[in-house]
Amino acid sequence: MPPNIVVLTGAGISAESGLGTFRDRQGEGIWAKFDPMKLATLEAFARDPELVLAFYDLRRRNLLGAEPNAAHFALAQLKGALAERGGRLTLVTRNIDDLHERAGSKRVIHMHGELLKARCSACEAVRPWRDDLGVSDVCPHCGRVGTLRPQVVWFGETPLELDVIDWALRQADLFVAIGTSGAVYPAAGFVAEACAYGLRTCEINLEAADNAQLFDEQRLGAASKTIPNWVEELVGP
Ligand code: BJW
Repeated sequence: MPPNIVVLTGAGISAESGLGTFRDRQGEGIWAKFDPMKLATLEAFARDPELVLAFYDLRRRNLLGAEPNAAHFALAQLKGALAERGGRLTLVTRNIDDLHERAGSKRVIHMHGELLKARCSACEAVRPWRDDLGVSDVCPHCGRVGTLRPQVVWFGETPLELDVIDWALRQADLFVAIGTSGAVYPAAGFVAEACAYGLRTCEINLEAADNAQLFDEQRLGAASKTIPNWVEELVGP
């Protein structure tokens, strides 16, 4: 029986594409330089929208200059290869970048939203957005001024598509977490959910995550090497 796999990716998979991680043991992640409570909460946005929008403008510009790496391409290949064999890959990411899509993955579950989209706080319309976002921009849907925000999930907000992720975990045989520190919930709790549903679990990471002891298997190394190797083991070259 071909496997049914749920993969969760975090900032580590995009690190070699030049997008920073949030936390690392060397203290060089984004949240070591910037206070998340001043940049990634609804309260911070209400207090100082220019500051929050400038932070996301900078990250959007970085993203537009970045390219997917071998790990993103390998997961896109895995998705296709499993589908051909009657298996399934559900690809869930906590990342707000679009590097999985640019590597060829379709139907990626972005549980923390997408940087290249904006949402209107008034009418809730979500639109593609590649430019800087300003406090006087007009919502293309309802025409209101100053209501647009990045379509990302901040601390204290509810992540997206949790019901779809739970359904996928209940159907799967294997849960794999790639390049994520296990520090932020509810995603950090997926491995415990997977164990409760009887799945095998595997962590693929540069350094062991905070919740590493919950995984059946661990592979340590840079994603651009470990992921293509793992995919080749599963479906061949
Ligand atoms: C490599 C590599 C290479 C490096 N190859 N690997 C107390 C106070 C307030 C809140 C809470 C609290 N206690 C709990 C909470 C809840 C809170 C939370 O978990 N806080 C913790 C900090 C304690 N969570 C929330 O608020 C969430 N919402 C919520 O809980 O709603 C309630 C609810 C729950 C369930 C059902 C219904 C309702 C929302 C969380 C939103 C997180 N938002 C961010 C920002 C998104 C937008 C943006 O990007 O700006 O999401 S924070 C940031 O962290 C981002 C990430 O998705 C998230 C996780 O980071 P990730 O991906 O794990 O990255 P890192 O940097 O932590 O780790 C990188 C890893 O890569 C490391 O392991 C490296 O080893 C590895 N690596 N190079 C392979 N080359």
